[in-house]
Amino acid sequence: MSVIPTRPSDQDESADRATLATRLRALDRVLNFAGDRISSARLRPARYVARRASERLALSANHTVVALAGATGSGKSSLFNAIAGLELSAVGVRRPTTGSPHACVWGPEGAGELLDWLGIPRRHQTARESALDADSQAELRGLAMLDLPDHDSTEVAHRLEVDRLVELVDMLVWVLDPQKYADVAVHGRYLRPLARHASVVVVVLNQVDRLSPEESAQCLEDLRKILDADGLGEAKLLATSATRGDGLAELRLLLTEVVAAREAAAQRLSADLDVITADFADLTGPEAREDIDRGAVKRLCASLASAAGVPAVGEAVERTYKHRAQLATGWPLTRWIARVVRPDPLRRLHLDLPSSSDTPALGPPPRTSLEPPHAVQQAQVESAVRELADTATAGLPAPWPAEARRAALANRIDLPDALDRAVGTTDLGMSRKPVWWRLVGALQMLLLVALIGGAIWLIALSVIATLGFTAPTAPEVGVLGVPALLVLAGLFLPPLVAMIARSVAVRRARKARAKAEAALNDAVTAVARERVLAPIRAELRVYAQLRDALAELSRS
Ligand SMILES: Nc1nc2c(ncn2[C@@H]2O[C@H](COP(=O)(O)OP(=O)(O)OP(=O)(O)O)[C@@H](O)[C@H]2O)c(=O)[nH]1
Ligand SMILES: [Mg+2]
Repeated sequence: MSVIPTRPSDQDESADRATLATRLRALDRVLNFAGDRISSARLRPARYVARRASERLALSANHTVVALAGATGSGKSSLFNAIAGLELSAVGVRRPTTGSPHACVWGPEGAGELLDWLGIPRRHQTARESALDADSQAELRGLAMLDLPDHDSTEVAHRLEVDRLVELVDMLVWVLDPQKYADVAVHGRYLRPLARHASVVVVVLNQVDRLSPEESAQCLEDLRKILDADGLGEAKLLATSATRGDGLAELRLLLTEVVAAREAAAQRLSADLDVITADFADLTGPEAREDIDRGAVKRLCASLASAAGVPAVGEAVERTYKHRAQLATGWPLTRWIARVVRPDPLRRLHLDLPSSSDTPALGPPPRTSLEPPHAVQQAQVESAVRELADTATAGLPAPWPAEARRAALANRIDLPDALDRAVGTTDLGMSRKPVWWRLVGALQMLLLVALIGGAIWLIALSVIATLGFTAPTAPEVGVLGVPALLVLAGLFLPPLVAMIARSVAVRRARKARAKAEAALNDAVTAVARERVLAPIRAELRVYAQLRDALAELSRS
């Protein structure tokens, strides 16, 4: 047996507690991030550990709670009495004997709250202050030892009490006896699940006085193998006899060491956190990707653009450009016909808004008259959203791909409206008349004035001639007089000018369409970013934060 270690320095102890506190804060963060994403049944043990740990850490750090657990008749109460040196717990022949837990505290100051927290009835609490004169008892100062009921009881209440306290105590001494040490119930139900708690589990094979030395050695060897298979290879194993006294000194020494080290409480909580860490290990995988696949974003934007009617608006812009150019540059006398015969395509779609900077904000912009997306377009948008969520979370474990899809699709009901608003408020570049329209328009007016002027001039000359007066000679250019030239120019140039203007307008209209579609695509991309990409990114951030928190939680 090793010598009793010296009490750890306050510095070591506070370092241990600081690590534990850091891990507990990490657990809080894990619970926070996982809260809405993991079933509450799965989170329950972690929530319980978090609460239990903070409660235990707020209670006496000077006491170590050690519980004696085991089957009925294994000798828990007998060992409890032997260590206490008093007949505190009834030892009986009628099974089960111990119905509710008993406690004995060595150095009771500050232990009251701890025992209350453990739920030990006051009448079953004993303080060992008066007996601390004996050296062997003084060494146990700080020990709060519990004698538990039997875990294999016919009484359900006993089992529930054992299960409750096994979760709470700092250290467990499992008392087995030669008849039932390999019992499946104790190994399967209690010892195997405590594999990560090996540092705070001691197994005692009691009643070795019933065995020959050879049988005892054989039994211990067999039990060791079973414990190794349980994952408790590091757990200490002792042989004792409560009646004959074998191994009692060793058990007492072990308890003395544990109490002096004051580490069991932190080790137990640490082991609890290890279990939670292992439970949650499947929630994280590789690092979340920083950039979302551009191809998938492009495909999403393309399907959103088609659902938003961008091609239809682009076409309307092109037709409107040609239409308005014709109105501005056609022959003034026949312009009105075009206005009456063909309505303005953009105005028909309610897209003839001035650029957004010119309009004062007076509530939401009115809806456009674009067709709402039909079922096929809607389905294409949803599949592009899903594809994007899937590529963004590729390689991540459940529930992240499903969570990213859920987050990305959460806004799908509002998407058509958001897209319509985006399209309706985009400056399509059609609010100002191009300068060349004005110039050509002015030329057409000039030609009309020339036609009318020339005609009046000619009429005036012929009236004067008819009345027999000598008409003043009109200036001549070449063989024709200026009035006739003015009339000819006013008659034949306008269609020519209109034809040239039309061919220019056709090319310019295509450019205007491309520009408008680029602006519309930008607006659609902004909607995609806000309504689809942002929720996916937010989900990836939660994943990254949970991953960090789990990494911190696993740091022991
Ligand atoms: N021979 C022998 N008998 C023992 C030993 N330890 C306990 N006993 C006897 O075994 C019987 C049961 O002992 P308890 O200490 O009451 O056992 P327990 O584990 O507390 O049982 P429950 O309270 O019913 O869970 C008593 O008759 C004890 O005298 C031992 O080491 N050797
Ligand atoms: Mg008992």
